Amino acid sequence: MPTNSRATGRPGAARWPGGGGFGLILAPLSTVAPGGNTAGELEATTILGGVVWSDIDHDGIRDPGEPLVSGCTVWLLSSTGGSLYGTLTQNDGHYSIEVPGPGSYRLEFEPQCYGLTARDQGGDDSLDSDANPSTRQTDLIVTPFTDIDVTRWSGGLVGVNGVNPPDRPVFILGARPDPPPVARMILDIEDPNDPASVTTYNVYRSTNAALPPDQWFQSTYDQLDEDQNTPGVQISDLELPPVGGVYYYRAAAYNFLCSIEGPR
Ligand SMILES: [Ca+2]
Ligand SMILES: [Ca+2]
Ligand SMILES: [Ca+2]
Ligand SMILES: [Ca+2]
Repeated sequence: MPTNSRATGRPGAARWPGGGGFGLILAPLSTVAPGGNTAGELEATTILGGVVWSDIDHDGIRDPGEPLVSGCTVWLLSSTGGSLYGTLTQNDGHYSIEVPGPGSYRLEFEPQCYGLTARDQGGDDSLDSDANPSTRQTDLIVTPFTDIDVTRWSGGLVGVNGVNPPDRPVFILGARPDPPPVARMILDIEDPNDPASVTTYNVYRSTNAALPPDQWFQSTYDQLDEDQNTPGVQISDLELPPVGGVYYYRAAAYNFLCSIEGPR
């Protein structure tokens, strides 16, 4: 592994138990694929949807590497502004919401503690944000009733009051088992994010380093630095993986105030 591996990035590898010690390869930046499929089939109902993401560079466009945001509420509003019902974005940042019948509707994004970025930037409606930052609502959407329209209606989030979500990958410096009786795998982390943007960390594990990052098993959720009185970050895989395997780890900074995870 070249000495600049931290910059180029590879998944973190830990061999357990012992034998070769604990190797380290670092996690690459994830990329964000334009979301969802555009289905052309005829449907009796219309489904509206899109993506909620963190617009780190505030340009109004969903760029590769900008984190997708789960747990953001999206409301379907009637043409007069009444809330009909809401849904939440999933782990891949996508949501979809079924329109109940002919008419005109709006969508409203309700992120926990962030504002919305400028709308209709750039020329690609699958990569822009579509809500007015002041009202958090889209323009009136007149349903076509023959479409599944699940890629265009998106919301880009930006920090407010100087708070931003984590925007940089963290690095696994080493992995080591708890001394016997072993109960967990301890990961030492270097986190280049602004500390004000990070509350906790998530840990992911896989036996297959080539698996796409969103398919890795999440072994630890929303965990505080375990050694807050010392520099650096220590977090754990709280489940002991089965003995005899080779395991790869990724970790990501997280901001639980807004349910936004940084790149992993
Ligand atoms: Ca952007
Ligand atoms: Ca647009
Ligand atoms: Ca759009
Ligand atoms: Ca610490």
